[in-house]
Amino acid sequence: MENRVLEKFHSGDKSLGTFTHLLSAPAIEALAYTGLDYVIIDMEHSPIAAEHAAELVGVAAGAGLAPFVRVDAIERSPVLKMLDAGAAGLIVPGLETAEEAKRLVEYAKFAPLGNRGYCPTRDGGWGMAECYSEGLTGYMERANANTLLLPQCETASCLENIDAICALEGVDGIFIGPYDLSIALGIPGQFGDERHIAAVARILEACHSHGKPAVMFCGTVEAAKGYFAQGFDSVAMSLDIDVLAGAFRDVCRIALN
Ligand code: 3PY
Ligand code: MG
Repeated sequence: MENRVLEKFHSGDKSLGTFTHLLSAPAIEALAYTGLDYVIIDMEHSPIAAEHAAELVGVAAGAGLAPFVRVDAIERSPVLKMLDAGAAGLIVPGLETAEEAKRLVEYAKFAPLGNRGYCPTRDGGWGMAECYSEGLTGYMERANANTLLLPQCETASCLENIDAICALEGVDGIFIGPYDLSIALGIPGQFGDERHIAAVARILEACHSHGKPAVMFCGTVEAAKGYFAQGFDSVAMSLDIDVLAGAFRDVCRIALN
């Protein structure tokens, strides 16, 4: 149950991922050959439901990509189902308060940290994985340590409460949603605006002051390099469907002119 994104963070290395909106097993298998560390199966902004998402978690893990899932609600059901399916990380959109973050920890982490419900599932090889060599307690400890709970900071109140949220045991880091954050700040899409720059820097600082990884979403490779240079531990670059369509748009532009 190792987690290559977490291992990279602990060894000071950067990691790179992307969202999948193609929702295709072969597309995820192909992404595993690119050098990406993780793929995020997006239940928030794609029509994918739990059953299909769980299948793609298995595809990603089998192909060697860390399977992350962005769930679509701060609720027990999607959190538990995706962790049971073997998600190495959960990204949770729209968080507002430290109380909501505590609730997430209850759902996502086993006791004594939280109150995650137990069943032998794919996550622990249906009770037969090596992580059970020290019994159920050993599995619970490994699961707590190796599955990343990453609330998104993308609302004004989350920004306001970012230090308290980062301080919570069980919150493993923060995933910034720059678009929604910019909308919350009243400057839609204006990532160069000093208010957006200051908000991003504040979140990065809050994560690092608590020894936790900060993950940024962005749409271009230049922006990704900039965020790595700024100190971000991980960047989720675009959506697979956008990169594919952008590459074909360039092919058409060049080949037909
Ligand atoms: C945002 O930019 O709001 C996101 O959630 C990125 O996925
Ligand atoms: Mg968002």
